[in-house]
Amino acid sequence: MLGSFWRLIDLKSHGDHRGSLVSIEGGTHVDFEFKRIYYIYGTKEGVRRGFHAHQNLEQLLVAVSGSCRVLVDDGSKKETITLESRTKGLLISHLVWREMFEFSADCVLLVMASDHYQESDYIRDYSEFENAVKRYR
Ligand code: T46
Repeated sequence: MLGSFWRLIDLKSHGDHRGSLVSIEGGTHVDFEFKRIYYIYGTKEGVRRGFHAHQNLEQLLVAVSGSCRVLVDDGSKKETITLESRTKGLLISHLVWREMFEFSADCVLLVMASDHYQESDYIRDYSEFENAVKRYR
């Protein structure tokens, strides 16, 4: 179902009478350590975000509240994944074009990244992305 450059992973929820807790460990649930965490919220209706790939960055995305959809594209295969569960993480490796859309008003998209923020790691032009895929994959 999922391409080899992205996959959904199950996150265990530790629930008891008090409520629930989900823990995500770098190097355990994913094979990289987290150097940065950010979250996207308050995305306006009809807005589409992303429109880029990363040269090296790997990320894990979890909709910890609400839902959104993510288009992932490895240059030959595209897939749209709905994130709507706090116990599902979308792992996206490098050289994957992504667009996020259909954010619910209450969506909080938590992202754990393998590196610090570097604008130089972004590929924001689709034909540049296609060239990078041909060159490096
Ligand atoms: C990605 C998707 C899922 C920072 O200053 N530090 C950061 O760590 C990030 C991620 C962004 N920014 C600044 C740069 C822009 O001025 O925050 C602003 C919004 O970032 P951007 O337009 O890149 O946001 P999205 O939603 O298009 O993309 C983001 C990530 O940038 C990207 O790596 O994979 O979420």
